[in-house]
Order: sequence, then C-alpha cells, then structure tokens
Amino acid sequence: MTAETVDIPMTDEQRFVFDLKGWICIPSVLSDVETEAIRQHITQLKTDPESIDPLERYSLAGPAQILLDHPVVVSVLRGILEGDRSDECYGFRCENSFSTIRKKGQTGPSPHGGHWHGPHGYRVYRDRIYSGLTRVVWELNPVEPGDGPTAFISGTHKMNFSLPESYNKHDSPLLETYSCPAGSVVIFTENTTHAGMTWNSNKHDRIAILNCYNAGLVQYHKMNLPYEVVAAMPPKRQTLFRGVWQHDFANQQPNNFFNEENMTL
Ligand SMILES: O=C(O)CCC(=O)C(=O)O
Repeated sequence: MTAETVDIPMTDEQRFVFDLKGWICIPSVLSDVETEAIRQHITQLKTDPESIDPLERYSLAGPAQILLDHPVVVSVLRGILEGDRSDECYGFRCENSFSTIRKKGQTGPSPHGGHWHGPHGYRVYRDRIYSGLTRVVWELNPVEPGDGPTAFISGTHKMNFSLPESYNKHDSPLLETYSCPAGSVVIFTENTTHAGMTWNSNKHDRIAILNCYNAGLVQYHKMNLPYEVVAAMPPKRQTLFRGVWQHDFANQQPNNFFNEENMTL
C-alpha cells in the first residue's frame, strides 16, 4: 500500500488534537513484519553499517524507505503542511532523517523547539493548519508508561509569552509524553517545545526514526543526500526531495518533478 494509491484524509479528531497540543500519536501503524525489518535495519546501521549497501546506509533507505510516504503520515502531512501538487508530486518535502537507539539511562536533547514566526512558524488560517517544520517519529519498540521517549510541553507551538526558564528543563512538570505499541507514529510541529527524555525501560532500548518535513517552498535543514539514494526510490517518493522553488519561467516548468538537477541541496 502506498500513498499514491490511498488517500485517507486527516480525521477531525487528529486535527483537533494536533492543533490543541502541537502533536499527535497514532498507534499501531506498521505491521509486525515491517516493524521488525526496520528495527533490524536501524540496529545494523549502528552496529555494522559496512554490511549494508552504501545506497541503503540511511535511516530513510532500505526497509525504512516506506516510512517516508506511509499513507497514514501522508494523510496528516497533506492536512498540516501542503496538499499534493499533482498525482505525481507531493506538496510537502522531506528534509531530514535520523535514527536513535537509546539505552536505559541515556538522555536525549534538552527541551527546545522553535516558536517561530514566518515560514517555519505554526499558524491556522481559514480553517487550515500550517504546521511549519514538522517531525515524524516512528517508534520501533514498544513504549510503556514511564519509559521516556520524546516529550512535549503541549500548546507551546502557539504560546503568547516566552517559556520561563524554570519550565525549560528535563524535569519540567509541564512535559507530557505518550506510550504506544511498536510500529506507532508520533507527529509534531517543531514549534512545540520538546525533549528527548531519559530512557527507563529494562526490557529494550528505545529505537526510533525521526523524519522531518516542511512545506514545499521552505527549507530548514541542509539535506546532503546523494542523488543515487533518492533515485532508487519510486518516482512520487523522489519528489519529496525536489529543489525548493516554485516555477521556472524560462523553461515554463513548474516544480513538480525530481532529477539530478532538481534536488534539495
Ligand atoms: O530524541 C528525542 O526523542 C527528541 C528528538 C528531538 O529533540 C528533535 O527531533 O528535535
């Protein structure tokens, strides 16, 4: 199943919670087989990268490639970033991906997050969310209450006053998080203050992939991805990595394609 064949609109419940909190968790999106293959890929990337084909040595390649435009994620990103440009081209773009393996006792980044104005900022205009820089977290192991995955100060994506320093720390009482089965996805606007908490599970590591997206005409991260890695993807998926421009008047060409001359730098 690809997003090219399935168009499930974002639900009213998802839109309401995303706007209220700045993040949503959608449980059990991947099958056990998919989750296992991707978890193995991420483990191998960390422990034995040389054994992986160089073109697949990325958190967005190999079996993890399907996450980039998984229909469940596409349905939300169409609703909070941008609808498709055409049947062959996504509106939003992918602009960064990394994975994390966190062992018991290891802590992630301190609370941070933009509360930007302008193109990266979060806003709602005429009944539509514009999420700005948006992160999609795939949890590849179960997350139980108290484990400590990513946490959020819900609502800070539209706060009206600066976050007091006393709340901007890992033990902030305002940080809120989730628990979910392996194969679940969490989507948040990077405008929401968020942190990587201390992983507490005795049962397994936290293994996650964190992909970042933006609207078509906005870029935050430098991509640095070899052309060949994208060229190995199906055509519509490739358009997630097209350049950041709208129209080439000299050649009467809208930006609805990917090739070696038209990729994100
Ligand atoms: O590692 C985490 O859980 C937090 C990730 C994070 O801070 C980010 O994506 O900006």
